[in-house]
Amino acid sequence: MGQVFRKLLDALSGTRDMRVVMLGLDAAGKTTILYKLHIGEVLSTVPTIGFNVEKVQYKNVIFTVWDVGGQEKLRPLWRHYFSNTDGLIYVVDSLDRERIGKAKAEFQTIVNDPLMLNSVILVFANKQDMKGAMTPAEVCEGLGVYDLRNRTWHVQGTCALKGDGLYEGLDWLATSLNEMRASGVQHRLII
Ligand code: G3D
Ligand code: MG
Repeated sequence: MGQVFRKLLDALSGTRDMRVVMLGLDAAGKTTILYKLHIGEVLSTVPTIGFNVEKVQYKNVIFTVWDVGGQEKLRPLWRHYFSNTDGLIYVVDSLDRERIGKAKAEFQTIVNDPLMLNSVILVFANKQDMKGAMTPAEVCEGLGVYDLRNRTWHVQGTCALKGDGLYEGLDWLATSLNEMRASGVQHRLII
């Protein structure tokens, strides 16, 4: 898994940094995924602005990960990390039907942030191994993904514990980022 994924990242690592953020409510499976990918050493820090950020870098592809849905007042601070984001991975606990509304509210706020408008969106409908889990289509429905306009997105069912679906999703992400780069999409900073 790690090796195959690194090959993918090799294809991605070009002339400039590629930035990927992986977000989702707590317990969705983000940290599990980050370690499963074996990209490199995961650094976990609490920046002075006060929330826990996990970061891992392979060549010039940088992944940052944090929990969303916590304190409201922290939200504006994330934008520092949104800047120049190429790819968003949004992880959902597919078993957590109770919080799908909350997951949606956070997802919609993030994807509609002006700094995120150029990023491609990969949704991981995680915990597919669990009986009673929402299907990837149900997760998409729950997040309001089908209502997105002019966005490049993909949903992938995953089981982070076993690694199922992670490679397929990231293969899509790498292909999409390469296409984006080839088409010369530049990030606009809208203030
Ligand atoms: P987070 O980083 O998004 O907060 P974690 O989430 O990666 O810490 O995962 C939260 C819990 O969900 C962990 O369980 C983890 O093992 C479990 N988990 C993650 N992915 C899957 C999955 O695909 N299937 C199942 N069944 N469980 C998963 P613990 O018990 O350690 O809290
Ligand atoms: Mg975590």
